[in-house]
Amino acid sequence: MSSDQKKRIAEIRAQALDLTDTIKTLSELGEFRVRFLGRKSELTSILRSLKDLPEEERREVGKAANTLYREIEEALDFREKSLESMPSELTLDVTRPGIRPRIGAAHPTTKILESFEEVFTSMGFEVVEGPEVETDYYNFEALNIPKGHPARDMWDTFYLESPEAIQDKAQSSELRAQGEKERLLLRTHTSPVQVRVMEQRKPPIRIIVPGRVYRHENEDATHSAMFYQVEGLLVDEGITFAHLKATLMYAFRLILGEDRIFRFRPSFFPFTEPSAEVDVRCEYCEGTGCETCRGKGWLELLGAGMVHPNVLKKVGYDPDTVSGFAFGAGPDRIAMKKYGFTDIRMLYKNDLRFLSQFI
Ligand code: FA5
Repeated sequence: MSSDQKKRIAEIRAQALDLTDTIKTLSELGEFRVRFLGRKSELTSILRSLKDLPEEERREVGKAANTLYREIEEALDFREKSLESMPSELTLDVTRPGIRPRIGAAHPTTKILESFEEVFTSMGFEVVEGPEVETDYYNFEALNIPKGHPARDMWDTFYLESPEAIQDKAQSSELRAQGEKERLLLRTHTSPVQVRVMEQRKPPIRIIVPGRVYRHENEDATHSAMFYQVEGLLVDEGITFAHLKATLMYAFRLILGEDRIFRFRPSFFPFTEPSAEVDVRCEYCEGTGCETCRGKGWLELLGAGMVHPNVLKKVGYDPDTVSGFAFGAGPDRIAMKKYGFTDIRMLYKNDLRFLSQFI
């Protein structure tokens, strides 16, 4: 009897002490304590039956059982302390409340760009892209803005090469003129892609060009030095200003909302004739002027017009046979109007408190 019980105590000892290190949570530890030390545990029943043993065995078995009881208790207390001091993530406790994963959100400008693509591709336009580092030729000359033209002042340009460097490279005046055409800059608008596409294709052409543009601007609530534009170009036989107006109104009501009010204002761009700008009425003051629209009552969204015959000729088209319309819109400004925030710089500050609202 005695040796049986001693053997059993040794087995319980091996089992219990080996297992304490595998306990991973406090609730597991509680179950373990009940299993090995509880009222119904084998060790407790050995201790209870001691009184039935002869004196000598009782002492021997009792000592071994009590020692084991204390050992298990100590091992469990030790494990409990180490579990409590562990960082909670390392302790898999399925009863703890979960951590909600952060859900990403698309940037507000991205959302507007996506809606442009959706609306215009549904009308048969194709999405194309062009280089952000452009030449003087595509950004200005081919768009009917020759060197020295006052309209160049409309776009404060980041040049990547100084005029002196070009002069130094060129030996003759011919080479100098060529160098100036190829002078590299950061594109100030997406309009150069109009020329690049027309050079390579024949009408009919229906494209939109989303992309980043750069201007040496003083930044303020509605001006950023790097911002997005979406260019649109449609060239075919018999295209008129009515097509331009109908297309823009249809698209902008879908993008900004049926209830928004727009106006076409005569304007000037060297590469379109006639030219217009499209504004959306300020929803806060309904056109009377407030702080949000800086007293103007309206916010400019885009420039547009009928492609200038000089531009068509430059790419080898016959302006007597084909005509076209073009527009260049500012999706950052459109995002401001759609989502109702008043400072364009919020789009480029990477403040998650702002950006995570646009899910
Ligand atoms: C142009 O850039 C012309 N290329 C647009 C065009 C294309 C006209 C085709 C005719 C035919 P503009 O400089 O006005 O035009 O800019 C167009 C739009 O870009 C503006 O209406 C405005 O929405 C946006 N925009 C202009 N400057 C900034 C700026 N600094 N920050 C944010 N958005 C701007």
